[in-house]
Amino acid sequence: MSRRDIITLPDPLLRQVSKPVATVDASVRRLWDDMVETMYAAPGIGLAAVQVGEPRRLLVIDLAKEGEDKKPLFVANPEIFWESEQVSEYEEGCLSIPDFYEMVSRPSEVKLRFLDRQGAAQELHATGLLATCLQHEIDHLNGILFIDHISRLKRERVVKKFAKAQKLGKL
Ligand code: GNR
Ligand code: NI
Repeated sequence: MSRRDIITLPDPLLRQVSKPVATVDASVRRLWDDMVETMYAAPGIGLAAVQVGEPRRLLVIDLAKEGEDKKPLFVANPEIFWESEQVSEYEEGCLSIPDFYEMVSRPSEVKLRFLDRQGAAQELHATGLLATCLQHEIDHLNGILFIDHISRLKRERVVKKFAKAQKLGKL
């Protein structure tokens, strides 16, 4: 397993739509392993493959708290087929937009289909932080960032800040 660099705003790869994986093979499992190592090191609770420069429809999530046993969830080709009418708000952050946090409203619960680590089809009814995190990661697979769900003023402000930081060579 090796740790990968995480791309950040304004890298245009973050706006690319990721491609489905044809099969869950050794290369997919190797990438997932690199992703969990990268996520734990960051630290973060979720990571999409595109954030390590691989635009494939793969993500990992681990909501285990510090001191608890790690329990990574490996997801390939997720499809949300139901979302609740009810929404909930969480303060979100993103490893690709470091040190910026804002409240985001999303459906409180979602149901999805995906392929697991063995390539088997799974269904999952997610609630709470898991539902929020899955929607955040699936957005990444579609080139969408959490700042797309906040006010235009706040979004333009943070986009400008990162554009300027890049121009100045990240200071
Ligand atoms: O580590 C992360 N925390 C987080 C908090 C609230 C909602 C979503 C997230 S995901 C984020 C890691 C990340 O950027 N995943 O793409
Ligand atoms: Ni993110």
